[in-house]
Amino acid sequence: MQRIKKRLLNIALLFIVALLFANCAMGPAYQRVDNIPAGMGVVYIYRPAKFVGGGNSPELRVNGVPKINRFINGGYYPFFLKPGEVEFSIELGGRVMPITLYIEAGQTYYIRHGMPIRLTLVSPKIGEKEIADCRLLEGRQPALEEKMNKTETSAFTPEEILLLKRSGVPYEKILEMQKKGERMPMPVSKINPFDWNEDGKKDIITGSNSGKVYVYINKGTNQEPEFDTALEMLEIHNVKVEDGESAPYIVDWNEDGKKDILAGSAPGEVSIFINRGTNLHPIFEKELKLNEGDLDVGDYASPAMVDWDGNGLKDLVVGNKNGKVFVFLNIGYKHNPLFSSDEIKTGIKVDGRATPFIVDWNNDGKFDVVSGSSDGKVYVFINEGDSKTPKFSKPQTVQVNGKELKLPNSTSVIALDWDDDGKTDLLVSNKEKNQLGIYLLINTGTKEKPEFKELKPLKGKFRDDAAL
Ligand SMILES: [Ca+2]
Ligand SMILES: [Ca+2]
Ligand SMILES: [Ca+2]
Ligand SMILES: [Ca+2]
Repeated sequence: MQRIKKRLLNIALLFIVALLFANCAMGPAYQRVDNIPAGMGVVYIYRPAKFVGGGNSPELRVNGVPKINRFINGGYYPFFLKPGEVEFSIELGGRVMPITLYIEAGQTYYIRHGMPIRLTLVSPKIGEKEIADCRLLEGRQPALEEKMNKTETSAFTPEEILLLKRSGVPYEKILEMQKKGERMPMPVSKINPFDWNEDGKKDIITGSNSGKVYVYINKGTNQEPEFDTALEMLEIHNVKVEDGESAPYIVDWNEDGKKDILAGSAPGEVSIFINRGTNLHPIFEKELKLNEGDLDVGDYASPAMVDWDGNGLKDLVVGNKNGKVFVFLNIGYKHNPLFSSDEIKTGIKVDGRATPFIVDWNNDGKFDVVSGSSDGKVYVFINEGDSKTPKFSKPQTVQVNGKELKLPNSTSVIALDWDDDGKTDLLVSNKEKNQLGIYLLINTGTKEKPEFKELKPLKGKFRDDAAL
């Protein structure tokens, strides 16, 4: 009797051990690929060994093509890919969970397959640490990537040609590149953040209390602007900040040459709407909260972007309700930014509701910060540091005709060269009775020392729930 019991126990143990191993990767231990094939990037996808939801082994696809049958615990797989957009997805119970990356040649990326069940791009620091315990998974068709990349034609798509042209590449050169079979180079990041419909005339983009984003197309000229009724980005592009108080900032967030919408929100988080269409016909992905909502400045986030520490990666600058401005460094990748959730205190502070905007105010080659404020003024902070460690002067306020600009309500500000004379002008918004007032201040001073003589109200019916 005792013996039978013991035997049964042994069988049970064996069974458990077998079950355990069935869900663990058994291939060679992780080894970093040292030689990334020329002109390609490498993406490591891994699932930590201690993955809690380990019972599931979803299929992994790259651009919709199944690449790994069963993604199991402690497994990893490296993919070599050509520059451009690539979608990775896992499928579980009919639900597809995708993530899109913009691959750059020579770059290494880490995607974690973790809890809750999804794919997450992680910083190189975290990725290198977590993948160290993983083992190589069996790919569905080894070397398929290589074959795919070899047979692929190098003809440019019409959109790529458009991007090349817009980047200033002459048409003859594009043809020559096509003939030589050259690949599409990364477009020079050059969007027109102030010209929504790309007709050469400046447009106005505002946020609102409700979280909606409005675009007012300029139907006049840059000299005599006149604005059409609001285009609602919610209806056209499904763009709306769910938590309200959208403070939009048009930027090429992932540096793919296409404009994206970065936006603040009432609870102090920052969202991104990534453009997968073109600049003229954008198609925005759904709202994505940066760091899954972990990136938080308190209330009323108002974001902008600049390479704060001069390392080649654009960082995030965010103002808040208390008038403070924080910086979150990009610890990810150029085309796939990831931000530290720990903020850097900049020392920049206005009366309240800081709306920072980045511009080189005094044309000395270093970026400066301008900001609106709850006291109705506009502040300028001159960068007196160096390219790696910005340091700011005591604030100056914008003057009009030698008098301090002070509007009745909270201001938002955009600094831009409105009339294309090479000098920085200002757009300032202020909530007024039943309407949003937007004012243009044309620089009558110099590039080094902007001066303003007139506060010119822009013609248009700007909705009263909005701000720049
Ligand atoms: Ca326009
Ligand atoms: Ca973009
Ligand atoms: Ca940086
Ligand atoms: Ca400067």
